[in-house]
Amino acid sequence: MSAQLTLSREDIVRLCERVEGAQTHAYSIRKLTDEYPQMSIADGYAVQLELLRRFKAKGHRLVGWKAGLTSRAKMRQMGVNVPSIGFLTDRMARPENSQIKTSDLVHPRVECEVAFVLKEELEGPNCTVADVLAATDYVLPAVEIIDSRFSGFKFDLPSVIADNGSSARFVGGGRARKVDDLDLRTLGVVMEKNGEIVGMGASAAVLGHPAEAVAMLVNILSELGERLPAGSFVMSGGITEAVAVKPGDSVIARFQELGSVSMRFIE
Ligand code: 0L1
Ligand code: MG
Repeated sequence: MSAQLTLSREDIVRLCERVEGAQTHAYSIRKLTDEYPQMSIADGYAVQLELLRRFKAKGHRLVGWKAGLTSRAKMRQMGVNVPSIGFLTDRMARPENSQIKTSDLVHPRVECEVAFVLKEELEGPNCTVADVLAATDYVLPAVEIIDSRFSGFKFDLPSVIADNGSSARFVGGGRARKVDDLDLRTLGVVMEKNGEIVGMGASAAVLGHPAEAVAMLVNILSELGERLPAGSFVMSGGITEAVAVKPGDSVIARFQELGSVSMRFIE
């Protein structure tokens, strides 16, 4: 971790309650560093892990993790220069072709990602692309619905990490494919909203190779004392910029070789 903890246990719990309230009741808050300007990335992860602990205590099941801010387009869009990770639970998963409610979200945005499902555990440090590919059962196309709880999507890295990397919902779909059958760097993606193309890119936009983002995620997890068990669902990061959605919008993400994922947003 790039910096040490500066927050006390009481501050971590207090900030976690603030983020949890905003996530649960869909309201926006100011970035946490407005009150704690010295907050470090390590502090952000301490708040995120406290949030995970509380969700698990309420019966939410951890199903995987996501890498975030892994493309130049996303980093530029959000004004940060280091990737991040966040956790995924069963409560965030939505089926393909489903209607996704927006009334329990603040200001949702969608992004296309390659998802990995593991057949073997992965543990850092020093996890590599080769380790990730060897441990992967299959990949599939996914759409992440992110929803920063910070007003106007304005935040910095410690704040967004504490907010679980803006994680909100995710949809996996299309065709599951073995990694040996694909060139994971060159997969083209087109995202359409209401029949219009709103984003396109190639999977190499994610740190040069989506498995690189998964290796990065495993190495961050190791610094947090965690690992990825077999069966984990891992999203490797948005290939293009995230696009805002509102009730009535239909989104379809078309992935070369992997098929498509679609959903509709309702009130
Ligand atoms: O998955 C992501 O890349 C989201 C990271 C958090 C930044 C954002 O809210 O866009
Ligand atoms: Mg994402």
